[in-house]
Amino acid sequence: MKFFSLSLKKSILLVLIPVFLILLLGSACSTGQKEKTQARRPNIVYIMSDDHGYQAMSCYNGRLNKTPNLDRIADGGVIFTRAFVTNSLCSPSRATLLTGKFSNKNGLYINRGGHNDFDTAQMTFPKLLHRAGYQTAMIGKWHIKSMPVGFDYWNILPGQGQYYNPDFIEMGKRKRHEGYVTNLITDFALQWLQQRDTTRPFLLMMHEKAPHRPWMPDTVTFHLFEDEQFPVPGNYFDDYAGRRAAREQKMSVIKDMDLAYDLKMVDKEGEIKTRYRPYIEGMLKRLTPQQRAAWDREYDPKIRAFKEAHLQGKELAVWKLRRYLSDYLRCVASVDRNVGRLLDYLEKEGLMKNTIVVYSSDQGFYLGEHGYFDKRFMYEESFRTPLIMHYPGFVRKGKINALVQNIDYAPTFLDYAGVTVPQEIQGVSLKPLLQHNKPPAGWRKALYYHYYEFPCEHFTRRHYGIRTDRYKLIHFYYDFDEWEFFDLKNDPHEMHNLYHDAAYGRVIDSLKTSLDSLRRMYGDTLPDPAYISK
Ligand code: SGN
Ligand code: CA
Repeated sequence: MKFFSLSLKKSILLVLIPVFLILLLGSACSTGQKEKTQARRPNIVYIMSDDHGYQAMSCYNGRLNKTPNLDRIADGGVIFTRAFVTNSLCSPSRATLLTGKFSNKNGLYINRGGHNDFDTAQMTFPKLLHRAGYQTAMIGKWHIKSMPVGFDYWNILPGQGQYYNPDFIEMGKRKRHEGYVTNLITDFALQWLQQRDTTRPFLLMMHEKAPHRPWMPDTVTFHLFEDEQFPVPGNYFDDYAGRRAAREQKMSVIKDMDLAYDLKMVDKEGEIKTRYRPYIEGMLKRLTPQQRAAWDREYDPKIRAFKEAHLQGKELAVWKLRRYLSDYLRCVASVDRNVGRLLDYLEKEGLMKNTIVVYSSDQGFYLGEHGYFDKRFMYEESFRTPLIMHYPGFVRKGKINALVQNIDYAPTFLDYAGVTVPQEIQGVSLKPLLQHNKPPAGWRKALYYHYYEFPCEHFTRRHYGIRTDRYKLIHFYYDFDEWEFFDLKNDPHEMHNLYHDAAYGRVIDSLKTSLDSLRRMYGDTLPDPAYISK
């Protein structure tokens, strides 16, 4: 009996031990599997601001302002020093982000009323992530005529949206919310994150309205940049010699900025009469009495001082620039603070490790360079865009100088999520750049660009062009035909059009050949000029 029970125990043990080992191994494997799966299927938080130039981020240079929360992303991850867009305008950039394609392939070329429609039947990366089991949300500025598709949840601003007490369209239902737009967008993003299914990965697209024109700051930022003597860009008084399109625009801080609308000189006496004054008056009507009182406390003394000073010439020009910059940078400060709120949440919830956090803008912006505000041109300040990414353990730290473009975002997200990148996507995944110190062999040596919206508010001529590591060649076409060529190494601020300089003849010829091949590769042809007046 004793023997029997001993041998029974032994045999039970003999059976149980391997079973236990298998279970143990199995559970280890499944934990490993789970970790692997989790690592392969990270959450994605894509934050895009509107018109945020890299010059206004301390991780890029720190000349103008401090952005401690954006720097948290950059410091813990990568900062792209040469990230560019395909068509420096809002709606087209958004369509490119969604599809990974140029305007000529996704069909969205311009912003202007009614033309910023998007064929929602086409492939977009949020749709593909959604199909792959991701929870998807789009919150903030959308600026595409058709409503979002491919999202479990969306809550967007109609059109450009308002800074104060804005309306939002939540899953088709329009409602006004009290508060400042940048804070509200973050509130909605956090609310969505809190209610999500924690067993599945998510994609959150948080799209800011700020710092878009007319740069209406939150009252809590009014103490910032008071009387700040911002440095004036070396080419603020550009004479545009040799650059006709650059000269004939309507985006000059000195000539085109509206004293009332852009620079907030809405005097109670009504003496400052400007073309855009009724628009800012309309926007100010949205403010609550409390917000309005704070607004007046801030701007009334500035208006008084301005009226008494009778500034002229250069003094007036510099005053305009500084007035513009202080409101623009206050709007950026709100974005930065709110990105901080989102990062704090991700940290508190232990999500930072398994979340790709990206901060970018729909394009760059001029902060007085060439005397401009706005964007559209293929010159560096608006062609380039900020791009920083954080994904500890999977993304290296430091700078990436390779040429990248907003067609690359969609394939990058799909790649990290383990979803096959469709052939039709024109960009390439940034994963190899993000993981290794050197760009892989064969990485692109040139970028293509095409801007279409003309005639337009800022009178920027239609143009397309090519940028390599060192050179840029631009062709302005449509109502006139003019080429510009810059040697960025010797002329980083693009002041000298050397298109007619014989010394560069061979370089220009070879750039033209490359430009032709890029146009063929991306399937672009000059659009029918009738398109705009359609
Ligand atoms: C508005 C602005 C323009 C700006 C476009 C496009 N004018 O029309 O200054 O270029 O948006 O901006 S405003 O009087 O309405 O402020 S984009 O970011 O949406 O492309
Ligand atoms: Ca924009």
